[in-house]
Amino acid sequence: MTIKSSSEFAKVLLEGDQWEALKILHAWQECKSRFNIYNELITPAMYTVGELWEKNEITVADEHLATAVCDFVITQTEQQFKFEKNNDLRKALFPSIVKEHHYLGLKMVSILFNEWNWDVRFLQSPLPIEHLIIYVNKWKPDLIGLSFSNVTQIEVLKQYLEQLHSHVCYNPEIIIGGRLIGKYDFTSLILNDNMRLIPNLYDLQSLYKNNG
Ligand code: B12
Repeated sequence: MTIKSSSEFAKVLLEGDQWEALKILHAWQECKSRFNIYNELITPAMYTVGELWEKNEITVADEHLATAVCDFVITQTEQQFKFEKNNDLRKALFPSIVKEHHYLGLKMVSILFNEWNWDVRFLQSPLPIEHLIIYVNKWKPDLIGLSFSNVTQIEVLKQYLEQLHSHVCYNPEIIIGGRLIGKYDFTSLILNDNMRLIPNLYDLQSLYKNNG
């Protein structure tokens, strides 16, 4: 099967055709890495969906359908890793912040960390900051990854970073990524040397792929 483009993939997502979407994924998996599939197929397809929504060419219901199929496909990329739990693995936590319903990017990032041999926990549903602090102080991840897609969420993100900075009893690494991070200057969000903005998956890969 010839590999289909991300815009053809977007069309299949919008048709809600999860089996065709899976076929496309399998064809890509013949020749591309998980990392490339995320960067070259899935992300641009969802950005295409966003552009169509912005131009009023699709409805919110269409967007929900595309999201559901896309989520299904991403889950299929999470094939069994040869993962033996042991206490030496570094731990990474990926919580969603409140009112941030865009979690597909964070989900892909969490799967990459899994591939890179980290002990990973991805919390898809938005987690209020007070519960996050309790969880972090208990599980003590080495790294916490937050995602930021919607500009109206900036104050919420700020609060999360401030609370993590002042109420966590040790010094985890905190990374912030998402659609807007590579586009604008958010350095004012950074409160200590352990916080870092990651503009794209290439930077993420070069920092963490061989550092599990
Ligand atoms: C699907 C979608 C939705 C879905 C959410 C699906 C889900 N469960 O994730 C639904 C329908 C729920 C939704 C709702 C809304 N959405 Co919406 N949505 C989108 C859409 C089309 C795709 C999002 C997506 O999955 N992209 C693909 C992923 C893979 O890309 P990504 O998130 O950027 O992630 C990549 C990188 O940024 C990075 N990354 C992401 N997170 C992290 C974290 C770390 C630590 C690191 C290192 C990297 C990293 O890795 C990923 C890999 O490439 C976008 C369009 C777009 N351009 O993204 C709009 C978009 C983000 N939404 C938008 C808006 C306005 C909304 C709503 C307010 C209204 C609406 N109905 O659309 C609500 C807000 C809900 C809320 N409170 O959060 C706007 C945001 C504009 C802005 N103001 O900033 C966009 C850009 C659409 C647009 N063109 O206007 N949305």
